[in-house]
Amino acid sequence: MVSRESVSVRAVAPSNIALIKYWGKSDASLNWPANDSLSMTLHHARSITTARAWTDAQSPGSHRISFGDAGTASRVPEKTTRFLEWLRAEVARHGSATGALDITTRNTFPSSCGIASSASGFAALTMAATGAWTGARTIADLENIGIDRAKLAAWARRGSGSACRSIHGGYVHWQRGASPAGQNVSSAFSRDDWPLADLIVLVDDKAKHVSSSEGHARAFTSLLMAPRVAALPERLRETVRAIESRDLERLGTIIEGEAMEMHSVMMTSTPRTDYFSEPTTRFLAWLRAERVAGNLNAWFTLDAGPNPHLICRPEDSAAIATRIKKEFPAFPVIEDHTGNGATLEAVDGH
Ligand code: 2P0
Repeated sequence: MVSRESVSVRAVAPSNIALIKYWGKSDASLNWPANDSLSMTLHHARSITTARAWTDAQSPGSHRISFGDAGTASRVPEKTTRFLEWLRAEVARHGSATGALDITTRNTFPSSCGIASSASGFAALTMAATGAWTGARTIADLENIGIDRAKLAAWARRGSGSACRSIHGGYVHWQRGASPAGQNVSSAFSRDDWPLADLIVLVDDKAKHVSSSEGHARAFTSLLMAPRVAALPERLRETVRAIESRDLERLGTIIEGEAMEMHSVMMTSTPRTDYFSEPTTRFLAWLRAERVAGNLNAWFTLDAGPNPHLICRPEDSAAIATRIKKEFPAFPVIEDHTGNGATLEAVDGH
């Protein structure tokens, strides 16, 4: 029997860096967060995922994935297979969604380096799988069958929470809502409203030892979590005001406090969870001293890892990167900036 294969589609999804963090879930099975978060979509750090559907191969176990263009295809991991089968049922409401998927994926950045690979990875996988199953070649094609970015974000969220923010561009607000179904993800500001640079400083390239999912599960064991959740709505409003007024010092002060607070929750969770490493502390002390001395205008945030993201004006980015490389020659610096949302296109001759 000859297999029939669908059109091959390529999704490109950017990573994102949270300015107000998602840490702690009210419902882990639905990835319903304890609080709203707000992120900046990145440009260079992205996942590129191609998918096509084999229409006579129905078994979920038949999904194949290869990492990198020259990678060997292997079975899709179990957790991802469960996500794909859940996604297939959702997509099927908009038409048919048959066949096992043949997937190729790669990241433009090293994994476990302080850039959320699950965010861009699940966003790209959601879009590529949806495109392959529906035959849609572009996001406009998806919209024509009732699948808009809001729906794609809601679907990607089930794969990994932060993935919902990578569907959109600019500054993205993930609203928790009053119930899991009341969540909403949208772009609050476009890239062009206020493009900023993000210098990612790789102070430690070792893989993190506690997964994000495990870290989320520990969050509410910290006594700091309840007051944090109570105070976050006002901090989020203040962040929006800082972006509206393009006030970098105000924004920077908020995001540094926010990142330190999230890491304080981590460090006071049971079991204690340390994502900081010694070079992180050393680097942040240097940054603060340089800024206080008036030598550099950059403010840090951190993900669930040791590598600082420095937010600064695009016109200052190259000079700040040069200063970092001079002071810390062993730390690679990835220079990124605010980007647009995920895209979908057909691939010829796959
Ligand atoms: C964020 N992080 O807002 C926060 C800040 C890490 C620190 O979202 O369990 O990989 O897949 O929903 O999205 C990392 O958590 O967790 C994360 P799951 P995810 O970006």
